[in-house]
Amino acid sequence: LSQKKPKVVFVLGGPGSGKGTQCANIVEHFGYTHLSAGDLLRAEIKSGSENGTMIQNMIKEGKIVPSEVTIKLLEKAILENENDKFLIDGFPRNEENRAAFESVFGDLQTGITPEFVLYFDCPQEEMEKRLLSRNQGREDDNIDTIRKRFKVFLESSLPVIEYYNSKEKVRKIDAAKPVEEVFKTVKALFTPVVD
Ligand code: UP5
Ligand code: MG
Repeated sequence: LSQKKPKVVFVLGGPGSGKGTQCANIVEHFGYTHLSAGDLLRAEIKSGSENGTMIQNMIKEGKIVPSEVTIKLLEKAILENENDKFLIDGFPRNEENRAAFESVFGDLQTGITPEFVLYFDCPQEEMEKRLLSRNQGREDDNIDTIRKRFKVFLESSLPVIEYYNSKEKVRKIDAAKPVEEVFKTVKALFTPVVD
């Protein structure tokens, strides 16, 4: 990792705010590699790894998996990839995640700090509606787990967004609009300004 200093954008927002959907659009238009922390954790469950059962239980409860597990998966995915720009979707989700990212990737070691943080802001009713109609067989898309995910987002993840906001890194986006309209706003943030 010391030879490689990739550009990183964090993509944050509540459950169902559209992180994955918009990341797919960004990949297509701007050539980033999309790393969803949730997808990496779900792949880890499927692979039958020793942490699989623990991860599965935590996701079912909407709880945040210990940083060391998630960071290792992210680090591996970055190192295995030739690309030098990454969207990190759904991470960091709490202060512990953020501190761990900083100590592993942060200034002293390799100097990776996020270019900016995309924050998809969406009302809870809209996110709930989207998650309940997603139908992709996610074990956490049931009303009980969805409510737990919302609570964890408010209590643990919003403070991380506040932290980056205090550093003027946050680009807040109204994510309640239709996909294409949200992407118009997103696109402008990735398009370099030419005089
Ligand atoms: N949709 C999207 N945009 C829309 C729009 N503008 N208008 C109308 N519909 C829209 O979208 C959700 C649904 O809404 C889709 O059907 C989509 O078509 C539609 P999606 O793009 O999938 O939203 P996203 O924000 O990605 O929702 P997701 O459910 O993935 O968010 P979560 O943050 O809840 O899930 P994640 O996979 O990141 O994490 C899951 C769990 O893993 C966590 O709860 C936690 O237990 C664990 N985890 C960790 O422990 N640590 C981590 O670092 C990451 C995850
Ligand atoms: Mg997602």
